[in-house]
Amino acid sequence: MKNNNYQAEYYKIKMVEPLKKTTREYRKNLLKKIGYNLFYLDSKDVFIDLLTDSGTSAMSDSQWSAMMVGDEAYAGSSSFHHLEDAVKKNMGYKYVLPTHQGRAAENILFLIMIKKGDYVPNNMHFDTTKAHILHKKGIPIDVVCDEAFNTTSNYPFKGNIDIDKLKNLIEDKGKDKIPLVMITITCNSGGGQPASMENIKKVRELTKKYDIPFFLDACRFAENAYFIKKREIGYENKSIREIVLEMMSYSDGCTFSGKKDALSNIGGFLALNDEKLYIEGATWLVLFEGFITYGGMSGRDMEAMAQGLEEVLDENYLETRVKQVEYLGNKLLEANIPIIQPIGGHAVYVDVKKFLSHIPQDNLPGQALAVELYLEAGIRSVEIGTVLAGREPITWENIHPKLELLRLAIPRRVYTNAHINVVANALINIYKRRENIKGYKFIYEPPRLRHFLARFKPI
Ligand code: PLI
Repeated sequence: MKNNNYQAEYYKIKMVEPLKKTTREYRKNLLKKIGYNLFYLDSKDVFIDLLTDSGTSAMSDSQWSAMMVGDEAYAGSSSFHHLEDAVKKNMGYKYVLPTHQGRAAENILFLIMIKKGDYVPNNMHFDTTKAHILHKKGIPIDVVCDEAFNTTSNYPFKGNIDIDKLKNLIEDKGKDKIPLVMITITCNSGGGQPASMENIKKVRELTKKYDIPFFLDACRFAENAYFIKKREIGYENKSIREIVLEMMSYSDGCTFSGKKDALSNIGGFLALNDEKLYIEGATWLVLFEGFITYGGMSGRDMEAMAQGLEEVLDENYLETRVKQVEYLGNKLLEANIPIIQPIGGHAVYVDVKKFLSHIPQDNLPGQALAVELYLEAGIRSVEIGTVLAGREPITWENIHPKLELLRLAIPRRVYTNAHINVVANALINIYKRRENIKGYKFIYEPPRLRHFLARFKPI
């Protein structure tokens, strides 16, 4: 049996939000009505919402009180300076362009860096990153290590870039075709897996050799630092703050969604060290987001994020955060449910190819499992598989991703372990009767981003 000791949280609950339980019959009818796409569910019909950890954190009393002093000035907002100071102090970057969320930071960065036909390598691009690169006529390339695709190996840093793959890509395409290299920490598309300090450092060395800028997609930077502390030799006695500063010091900047590790409900930024890039980015920021001292955020949002950037570096918080995700993962492993191992930082990812091995990818097994989990206990999760992957642009065949996953993302500071037990029990019940679960097919498939707007029916 796995060690599932769980340290009590270093906070208590001051404000609560009621949840409604629905009946199985109600959920069955509702699923039919919404075309079996859980994005169409109203949250009032969801008992436990594990759709995402993005923007769903519970804020602290300090964050709420910081919001009251938000400075809503159009120009020169003191709240912007609080955010800027937090980024400089905690991440070490020189310049901050505030955006309404992470994807807006990607938009600005790629606008100033990518030319048509350029290649942008990353361990694994997140969907919005990929889409923004394609939008600028660039070509996103995943160069994650091969261990990332072995769901049962316990390799501790499955978010690492394969340095040889990256080097070969640079040599093959030429450094002028690669405007930047990125690493996503933690690697969301690969199971919330961290990249090691050694790997980040090696990417820095390689990119420096070829004079290519290196950026982090840093949404879950603190969770990545926590894993480095726990898993990488030489970091066990360093503080999270020290580890974060070292990680960031190897990069030229980062795109950042404040909706994850900054414990905020909205917001993001592009952080940079290069003044010329900052000045160029600022002009696009004004066009797409807003003036340089608020970008896409209100003053109060910037205050909440500045405070969140402090709280997330508290090692006690991080310990209980990551351990809660592990608690769920271990319960599933005890019941022999196949999940990505090691357990990720923000989510447990069920290996659907193994869970529903009788359903071919064209019959959308990840979607089938997501629907079944909602039906079983009112739990919303998200498919990260064939539906999300979309179609080949020329043949229009379904893309069959190597990993067919169901993600159970755990919002920060929101659910208790009693909720987590409900999730584990529901999945265990489903696992026992998995042979009876059938696949799905599209009845409406939009031409793009089908994950969000498609409608399905059971086969
Ligand atoms: O949702 P945004 O625009 O604030 O951030 C986009 C984004 C960029 N990178 C990574 C690694 C993400 O995970 C990410 C957003 N993630 C979402 C919405 C999620 O559910 O995982």
